Amino acid sequence: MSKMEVKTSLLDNMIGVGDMVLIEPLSEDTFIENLKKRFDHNEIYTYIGSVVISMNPYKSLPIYTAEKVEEYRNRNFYELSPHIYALADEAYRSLRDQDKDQCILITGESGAGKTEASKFVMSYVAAVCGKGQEVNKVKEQLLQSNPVLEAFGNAKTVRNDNSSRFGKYMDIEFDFKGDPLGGVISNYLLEKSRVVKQPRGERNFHIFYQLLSGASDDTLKKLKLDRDFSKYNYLSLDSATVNGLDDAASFRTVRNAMQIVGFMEDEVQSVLELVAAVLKLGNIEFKPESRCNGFDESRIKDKNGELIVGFFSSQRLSYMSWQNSTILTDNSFEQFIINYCNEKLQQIFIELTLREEQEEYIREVIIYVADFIIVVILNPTTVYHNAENYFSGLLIHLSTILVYICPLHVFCCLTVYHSLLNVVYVVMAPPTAGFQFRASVGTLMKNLLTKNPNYIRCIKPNDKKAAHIFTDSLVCHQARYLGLMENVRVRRAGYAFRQPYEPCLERYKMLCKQTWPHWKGPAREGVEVLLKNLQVPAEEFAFGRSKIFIRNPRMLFFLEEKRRQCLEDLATLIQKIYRGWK
Ligand code: AOV
Repeated sequence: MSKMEVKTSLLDNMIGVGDMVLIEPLSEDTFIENLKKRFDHNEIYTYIGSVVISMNPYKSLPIYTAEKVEEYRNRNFYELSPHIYALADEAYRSLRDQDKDQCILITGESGAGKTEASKFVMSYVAAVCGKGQEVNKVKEQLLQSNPVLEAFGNAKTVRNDNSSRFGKYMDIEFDFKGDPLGGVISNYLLEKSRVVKQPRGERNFHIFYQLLSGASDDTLKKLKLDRDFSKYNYLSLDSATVNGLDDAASFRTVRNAMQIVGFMEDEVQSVLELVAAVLKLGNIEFKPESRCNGFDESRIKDKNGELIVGFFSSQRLSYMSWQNSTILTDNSFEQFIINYCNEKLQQIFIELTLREEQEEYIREVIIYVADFIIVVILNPTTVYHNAENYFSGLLIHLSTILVYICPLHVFCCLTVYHSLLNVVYVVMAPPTAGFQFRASVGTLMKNLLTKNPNYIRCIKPNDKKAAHIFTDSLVCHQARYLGLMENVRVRRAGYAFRQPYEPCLERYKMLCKQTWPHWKGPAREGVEVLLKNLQVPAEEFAFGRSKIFIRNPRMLFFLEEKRRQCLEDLATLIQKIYRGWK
């Protein structure tokens, strides 16, 4: 069979190829087509080399069972079909066996599946690491931290019914045996403004609804709360209940989780009291009072209990709440910072992908001249006009990626040209918040750079939160934004495919008499003999220290097709012998 035919038959494979580097020919269309084919067959994971692309299926798939965990446990990354468990296993084993700190970077837009992915990774690691009473307790605490964090930090938004309104960094420490010792969770930029105001169609943080729906009558009485959401200004009414979310059941889960995580009963009570207090604060209304001593005054409408007089005009108070609503409808400082953080992560992704690629060639003593390498070069700020002072000051420090800033209005709006999108921001917050955040992102990035990175790139198939719908344009936009095509090109620029010698020999040894059924020498020599025997041109391969590098994906297809033919011939032969016997 010619190479061309081999290529076509593999591309026609019903479920598409598992590693994007093997797509022939490579274009944005074939890339998206491959994702779609796989998505239609519930194959939501696809590799780009060691990077895992994860498509949100918006339905539960039977691929996270205990059997699946066993299947992926202690297996080589490329041995089985792509799965988030393969990445989790690889990261965990490198940590345990080679003592290399790992980080797993999960990126993607809101609703793409990052939170779920992080939970699958954590539960996989919890399932495969050590057992024993103490270790199990730590594991339970780590896993149960999720419902607590989600209750207080997640909310229903237009884009995601369970949207995390903060950035999360979880650090899990393991001992030399690979047993978890504990963890530290850092969060970034909780969207506090959501407490007082939510955009149309969105909710406040889950905990408010959970408490009112799930607490016993007795608890609510003690907290002086009413079960009816409509009694509270902070709980938007147009979307108070969410399909598929059982707030009452979640409340029980959260209470239980708080206990496992280590909250004492009186601490849980204090937290609930705080939640109740926030709800009641939202119901305080102010009314303007006549001028007194030259000051505008506002007073609480319904006086009850102690009264504290503050010298603000009600106009000022309503201005503040107007500003809040502006923050939420326009792109705010918070959004700017989130985008900045995402861009930083994207930059790290590009840097590390290239570095990793170069390091692997060096490690394996492969000399290579890349045919081409396309990298999105994100320049430091080149031009900026008289943007509002603090913003431009901030940007001078922040900008390794931002390329152009221009003020939109006289003082409080500006457009920042991010790597792919131009976004208009509204200035709000005090500069210190920005600088603080810059410092914490800086520390985070430094920290990430000291670890071995693993990547999960999450993609959302549609805007409807629905299963079975794949919107090409939306997926294409995300693939571009995440720089996935560049990633494939970098990977294919040198040697597209690589595999340790042992599994390579094991898979193809049937294609050569000298290596079949057993090769006695080192696996590397076996692979050399095999390829020579198949008359594969020498320039198509490079022999690394532990891996064989294949330059062009076509060669892999060629080997695969040979193997398939060989298996077919073998089956026919066995049938003949069997008939002969009969
Ligand atoms: P996100 O973390 O990326 O958004 P989530 O992980 O919350 O997105 O995913 C959104 C929703 O998609 C989840 O609540 C699930 O219903 C569904 N989902 C995601 N991944 C899977 C999966 N592998 N299998 C089944 N359903 C899934 V945000 O937190 O808004 O940026 O801040």
